[in-house]
Amino acid sequence: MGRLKLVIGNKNYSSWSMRPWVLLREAAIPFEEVQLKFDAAAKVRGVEAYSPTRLVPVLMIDDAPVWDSLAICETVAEMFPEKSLWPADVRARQVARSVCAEMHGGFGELRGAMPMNIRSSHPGKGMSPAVRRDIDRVCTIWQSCREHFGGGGPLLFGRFGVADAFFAPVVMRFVTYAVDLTPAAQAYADAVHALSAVREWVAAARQETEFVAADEPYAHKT
Ligand SMILES: N[C@@H](CCC(=O)N[C@@H](CS)C(=O)NCC(=O)O)C(=O)O
Repeated sequence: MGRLKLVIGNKNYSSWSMRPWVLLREAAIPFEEVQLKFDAAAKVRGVEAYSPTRLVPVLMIDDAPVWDSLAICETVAEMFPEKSLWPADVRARQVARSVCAEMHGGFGELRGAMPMNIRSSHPGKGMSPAVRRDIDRVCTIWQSCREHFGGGGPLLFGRFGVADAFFAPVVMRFVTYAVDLTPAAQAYADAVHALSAVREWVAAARQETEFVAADEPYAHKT
């Protein structure tokens, strides 16, 4: 088994970095963390030493990079089958992969208008009909997974897995922008917020002081 080194960006802002970090930490998989910081334009200083895409996150396995949060989470799940990071049931696993892929490639309105900014509070900012449609789709995914596959615990497929790591940054956005959720969606968001890895990430994000202008469309406007 290779040594794992996860290269991430600022914990306050880097939603893509949060996914594999939360996955590894919540699954109690040991890894070394390398944090690189964004400049004002949200470019990552020093990332070229690790990532062929110059983006974070990137997982170094010994010295070999795996880039992109989805590929990293798939690789981690494959390396540690005993952690059951995908559901055991075939249909549940198909749906888990589908919702991760949907989250990975979609929700552009939500991402653009409500960037992750854990230490800030911007209630009501960023909302529009298109953003509301994205939020409603997220709520439908959460409710449907919980109803059909969530019997074994409070998370999307019962116990913690890749899908929860994928939606953790969305939960953070809903907190920052004080988004109204259905009771079922709020209960799931609360369960994600209560994960020890999420609490650890949030505590570290709140300590960060860098201001990344490109990720702060609502600064000075509250
Ligand atoms: N699809 C990629 C997206 C990675 C990404 O866009 N990362 C951002 C930070 S959250 C980044 O590295 N930005 C630096 C830049 O655009 O130069 C993934 O899932 O890992």
